[in-house]
Amino acid sequence: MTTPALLPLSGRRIPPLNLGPPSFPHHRATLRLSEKFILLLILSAFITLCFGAFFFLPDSSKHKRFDLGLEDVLIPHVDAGKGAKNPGVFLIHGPDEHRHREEEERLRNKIRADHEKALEEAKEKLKKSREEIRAEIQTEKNKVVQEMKTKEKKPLPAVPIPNLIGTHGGDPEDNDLREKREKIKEMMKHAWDNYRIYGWGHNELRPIARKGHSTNIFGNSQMGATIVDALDTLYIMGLHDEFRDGQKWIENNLDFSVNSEVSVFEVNIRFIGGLLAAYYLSGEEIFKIKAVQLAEKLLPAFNTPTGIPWAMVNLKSGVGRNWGWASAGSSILAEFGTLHMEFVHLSYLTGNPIYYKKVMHIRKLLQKMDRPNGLYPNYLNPRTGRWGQYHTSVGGLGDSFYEYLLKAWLMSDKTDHEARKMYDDAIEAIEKHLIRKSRGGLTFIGEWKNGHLEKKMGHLACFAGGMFVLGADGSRMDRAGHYLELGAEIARTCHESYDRTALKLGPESFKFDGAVEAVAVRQAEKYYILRPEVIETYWYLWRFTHDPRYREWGWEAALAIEKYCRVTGGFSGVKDVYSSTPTHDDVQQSFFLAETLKYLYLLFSSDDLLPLDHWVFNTEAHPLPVLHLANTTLSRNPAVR
Ligand code: DMJ
Repeated sequence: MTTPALLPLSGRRIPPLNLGPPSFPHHRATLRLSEKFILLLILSAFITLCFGAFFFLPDSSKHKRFDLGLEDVLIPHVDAGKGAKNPGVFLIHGPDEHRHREEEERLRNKIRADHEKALEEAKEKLKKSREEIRAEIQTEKNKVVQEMKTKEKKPLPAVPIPNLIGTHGGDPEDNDLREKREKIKEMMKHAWDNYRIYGWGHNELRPIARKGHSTNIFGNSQMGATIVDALDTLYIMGLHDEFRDGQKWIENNLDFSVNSEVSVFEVNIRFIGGLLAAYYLSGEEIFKIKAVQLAEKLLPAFNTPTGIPWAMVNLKSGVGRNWGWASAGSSILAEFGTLHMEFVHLSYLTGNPIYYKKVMHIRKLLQKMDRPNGLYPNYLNPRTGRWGQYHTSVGGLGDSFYEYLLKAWLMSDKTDHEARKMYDDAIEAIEKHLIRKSRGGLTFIGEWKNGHLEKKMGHLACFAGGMFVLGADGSRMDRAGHYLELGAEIARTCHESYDRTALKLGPESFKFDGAVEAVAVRQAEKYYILRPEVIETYWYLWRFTHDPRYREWGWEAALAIEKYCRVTGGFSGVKDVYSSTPTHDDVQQSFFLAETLKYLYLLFSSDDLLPLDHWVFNTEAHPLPVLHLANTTLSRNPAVR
């Protein structure tokens, strides 16, 4: 038994008493309880005696101080709060030895009385039955849990909430659209309900095995990634009972003090992004509080020689490291470059500039670096501050870094000109070195590897169609028309990558090589894991052009998902989109609920639902409001108290 077992007497903390399950033999539990309380008694008596002895037995070192000739007696030190409360702390001051003796006597009596009282209380306790003691301990525990909850619920400082327009509605104009939108909502219900039944609290769902699932990005934790990722989609679809269920789980179970090594990027975009969006949409304080708690746990990842964060961090120990597969121990551009939106919101909501400073530091560092051909390589070593392998892509490893430059500008109400300039410079270099037209006239974005253009485009890179149209307004030399066109060309290419398969679902990546156009060649690239990027691009194109083809293409994709990915226990990815008899991978990704279904729902809604001049979607499709921060800086935001 350790000292914490003493704590019930003080009523301050939960003792780690394990009473054992009810099936334990009766005598064993009784014996353990008695043992604990007897030890408790002995220890409390012992501590009390030591306490008295320490302060009141003659102390030669104290008496030596009399020899200083300044004073010849001890009086309580009264000028420090701590000394005043602690009668054991004395300083040499006055000549009144008699007064000192009286004080000493008074304290001795008090200690004696306290000691006797403690013994009496302990005796009383031992007279109680096992059940009564158990009930008392349970009451203590409940009290502490309640205290912790109250502490957690303590509101953060109030800040003006940005303009929250279009959080509901979006009812489309005609019946056909209404039916399509309802169908997407039904798909969401199917995905959610099955996760609710078979995977609740796990990060993701195995819809065929009908059990929980997780991957290394979430460490070994059960953090309910699907719940957090899905909340805002549930909310905008009007699935309020489901939303409340998720909220309850978060309130009671979402705990970040776990010994688990998670991906900083994934946790940021899915959890912090998801919680912040849920907060803004619903106004429920708990989401903001959880987002801030989690953000604090991510901060140690920035403790590197350069301030470029590690890819992974252990939420408990704060120890960070990088992926073993990353070039030369590097951090990844799309990971450390995709924190800005969430971190700016965190600083805005808490009044704490630390988050803002961390991401601005990354930006400043990147600005200073040489860029081969104006391109940002995907790898940067956080120890040396040097680029790793010269590999640039707008797909995996690079993608959302570019997206967040543009969105930092949009989210700042178009006042963050530095971000806009970095975005413009970057996409100019990308257009020059990475974007090409195939022989068949399809525009694609290749990958730059050590001075060579690989004519391969990833499904992930298809998001760029939406990014180009989103950034068209405000582009340099008023090239808005050009970027609208470029976005439309990318959308068309990505649609082709879907259309040229047996399932009408796109492969993970596709080639442009001689006669091969927009088709995956290697078996390992033929899978579809319920990814959103192509549908995301259709939706942006729809919002900016209202060309009906984007709704048609979106509907084609929705039908294909329904036909080939839906199983009784949810939705699953498929291993080969070129095979008409698909094999399932048995994973329902959390981004399917966060992004794929949300973008489909928005595609069949009217534009007044989450209008783009008020909301900016993070890379996991979590909408965050535009912050009107003109005439203010986040490190000294006057709006914050
Ligand atoms: C999502 O988690 C995010 O969109 C991220 O930026 C990259 N892709 C996945 C879904 O494909």
